[in-house]
Amino acid sequence: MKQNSQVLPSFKWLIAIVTIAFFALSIYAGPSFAHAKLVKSDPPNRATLNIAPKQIQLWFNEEIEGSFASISLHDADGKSVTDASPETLPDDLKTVVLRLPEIAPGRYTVNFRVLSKDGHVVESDYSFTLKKAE
Ligand SMILES: [Cu+2]
Repeated sequence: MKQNSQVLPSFKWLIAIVTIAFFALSIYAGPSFAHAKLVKSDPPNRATLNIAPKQIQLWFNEEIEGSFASISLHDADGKSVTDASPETLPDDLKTVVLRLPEIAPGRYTVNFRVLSKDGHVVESDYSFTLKKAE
């Protein structure tokens, strides 16, 4: 009986240590702590514009591997607007810019894919609308 009551507490300690270790590890390796995240875009998500944008600019919360970044702009028919590659700004490694040709009024989707410094790929899309000139 005495042995039993000694074994039980140490087993509880083991569970507690494993649980703490698990949470510490999941925080350390957790995606939300490690990935680059889009914090701002121009044009903004769901914006309705009166003037055609000259470029798409994306800002992230941390530096990205600029040479691996890709941004594409598609019109409502899914047609790509430009073959140009996004450019990085030497003084701000958290942002990428895609220069645009003249675009017609309509709804557009921005697709982007960037590589975080930690090696993870971050991929998403958003849309905006360019109004017809009145
Ligand atoms: Cu990551």
